Amino acid sequence: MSLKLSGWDDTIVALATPPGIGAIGLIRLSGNQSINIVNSLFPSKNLSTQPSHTLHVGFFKNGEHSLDEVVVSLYRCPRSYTGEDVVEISCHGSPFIHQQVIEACIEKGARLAKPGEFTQRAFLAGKLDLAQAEAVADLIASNTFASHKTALNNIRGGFSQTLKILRDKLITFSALIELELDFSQEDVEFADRSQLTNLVTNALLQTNGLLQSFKLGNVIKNGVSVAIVGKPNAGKSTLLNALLNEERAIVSEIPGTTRDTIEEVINIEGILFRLIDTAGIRSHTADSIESAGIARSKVKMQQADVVIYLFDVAELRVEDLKTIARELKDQQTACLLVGNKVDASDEQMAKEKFSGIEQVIFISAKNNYHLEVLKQLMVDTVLLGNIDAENSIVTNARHYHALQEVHYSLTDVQQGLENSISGDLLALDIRRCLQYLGEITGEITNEDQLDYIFSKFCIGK
Ligand SMILES: Nc1nc2c(ncn2[C@@H]2O[C@H](COP(=O)(O)OP(=O)(O)OP(=O)(O)O)[C@@H](O)[C@H]2O)c(=O)[nH]1
Ligand SMILES: [Mg+2]
Repeated sequence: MSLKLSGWDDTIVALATPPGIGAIGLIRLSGNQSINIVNSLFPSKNLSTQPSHTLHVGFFKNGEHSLDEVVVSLYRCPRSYTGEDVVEISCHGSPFIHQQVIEACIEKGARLAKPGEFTQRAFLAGKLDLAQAEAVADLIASNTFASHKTALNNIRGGFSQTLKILRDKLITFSALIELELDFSQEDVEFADRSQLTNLVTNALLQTNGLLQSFKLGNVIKNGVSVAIVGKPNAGKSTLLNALLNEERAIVSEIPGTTRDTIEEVINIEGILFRLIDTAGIRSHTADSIESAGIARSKVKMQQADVVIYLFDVAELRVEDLKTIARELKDQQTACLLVGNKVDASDEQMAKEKFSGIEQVIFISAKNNYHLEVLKQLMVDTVLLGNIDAENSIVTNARHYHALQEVHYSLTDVQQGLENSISGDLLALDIRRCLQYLGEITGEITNEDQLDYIFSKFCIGK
């Protein structure tokens, strides 16, 4: 890797465990002076003669002053997370001790690490590609099975592998085409155009799949927003409480109880849902607070990934539901039509009443009836499109935008092939495509971009 970053030769130090009181605190150093620095503070043993991957117990001393009894782990270059000499000091979990240990290391020549600098060094040493390094941040932030699984899959290189194969094939083609250009006088074709057409067609399918997975990837990472909307008194707040299993929102028989939106998260089958209870929508109200609430409901409804339209089965007219279903469909938001309060009337009758409308489910929010059906439907709606979490899923906006560019340039290559354009023009489009593929995995990148990406990590990682 030819990239040279400022401060790259420094030895860095940071607390790797969360700040605060705990059983153990881990302080990590990386860089060519890390063993020397710790050695000068650890008189019990001469660390400079110890082999890699060994543990050493002893007192950490700053001058005559013993700070703590610690365990030191040694990882010698290149067999470490960063590829450099790495020393980890496990001390007792007191913020005072951590501070003193870090300050002592700084006095001996280390400097405090920037956010993500350890992982950045691992990337620069070729231990991880950029997409994998970014997945480390996602893994740390993961809070559901699904987000954990995709992050882990990406750290293992699932996504990068797919792109790497594509990139290697394109590089071969671009090399052949460039070779043709050297022989332009002789009118030869080294790069088989039909093979290239096949490759580009497959590549387009692959990038399309990856681009589509972004929606799911985003959902897995950030949660699905679900707006519960409907007329006043439909039972929206009751449903929110029932799904959360707690009395979060005020419920009353007075229409217009909920004035503002209420948001809470729940985890169903490893997917995070952000439930939004809204003010009931009615066409006329003299109350200015209520109408502000209604306006807010409409905005939430437009922003949501999924809309649950909840209605009282005894109250709503079939025609009205038809109109609503049509309007929601036009908005192209996933919408679930949910008839409530079947306990108060007859479920069978409700089913018959609304039989002309597709995919209505019937529940009783008050009695927790059919809530499992609704939850399953929410999960299915997210997983629609059968994107399997085992497959590569794009969760990162930077990757998504680069992939879009890959897709555009592949389309240009495809069109160029159809129109039998000259090799030099074709080579240009292929190079553009390679440029964007390389940006994702970090083969092609610049210092500013790297600093930006890694600055979003926490310090010590
Ligand atoms: N019988 C029956 N009553 C219900 C059910 N769900 C809600 N209710 C009642 O309907 C009334 C209104 O419930 P809420 O949850 O406050 O309705 P809302 O849609 O949030 O109403 P607004 O906030 O005013 O828009 C309350 O008296 C609830 O007890 C149900 O499944 N069955
Ligand atoms: Mg309410």
